[in-house]
Amino acid sequence: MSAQPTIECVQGDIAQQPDMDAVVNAANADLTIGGGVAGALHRAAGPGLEEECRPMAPIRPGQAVISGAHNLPNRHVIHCLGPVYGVDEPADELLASCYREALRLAEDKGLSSIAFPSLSTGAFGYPMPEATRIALDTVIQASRGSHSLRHIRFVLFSEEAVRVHQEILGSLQEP
Ligand code: AR6
Repeated sequence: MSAQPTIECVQGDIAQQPDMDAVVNAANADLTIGGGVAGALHRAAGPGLEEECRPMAPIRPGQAVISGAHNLPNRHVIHCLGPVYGVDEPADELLASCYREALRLAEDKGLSSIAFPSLSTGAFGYPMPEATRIALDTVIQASRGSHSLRHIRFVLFSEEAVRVHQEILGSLQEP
């Protein structure tokens, strides 16, 4: 049986989502610790995460790879390299590709839940409203007819980011 998974947007820390099978990392090309989301996930996972990732690096913008979760309370981490806004082009396509590839990897592993941060909207400078529209539109389309995924969560740092996500999600889900 396949159905549209539930999509929700919450305020929180991507490193503290114990009920999710996978969490998505806003990675750098070398899959090293970095700041923001990558810093939070690598710190919580411990040094084994960087070690496991080393042979998979470097990755290209739009690409995703999957690893174990080490000391994180999840089964897997899916690492996506989002586009640097104004540098990696076409930015919208590369950002959409991150979300599609992450969902494909989660499906391949038969996972039922996945939590995303807002890829590229921190150090990589993608304006939040544009990035949010691409993220939600891509996830809605790509998860339609999903076999294993039941629950997709966007974990946002700020109240403003939650508001933007909820408003755009509402407009995209209108019949
Ligand atoms: N949980 C949820 N969201 C967060 C968290 C967190 N713990 N921390 C930050 N955010 P960023 P990028 C938000 O910079 O733009 C890294 O150094 C943040 O407010 O983590 O894809 C890597 O090593 C923003 O809205 O990712 C790369 O070099 C969003 O998550 C580079 O930064 C993404 O911010 C990746 O840049």
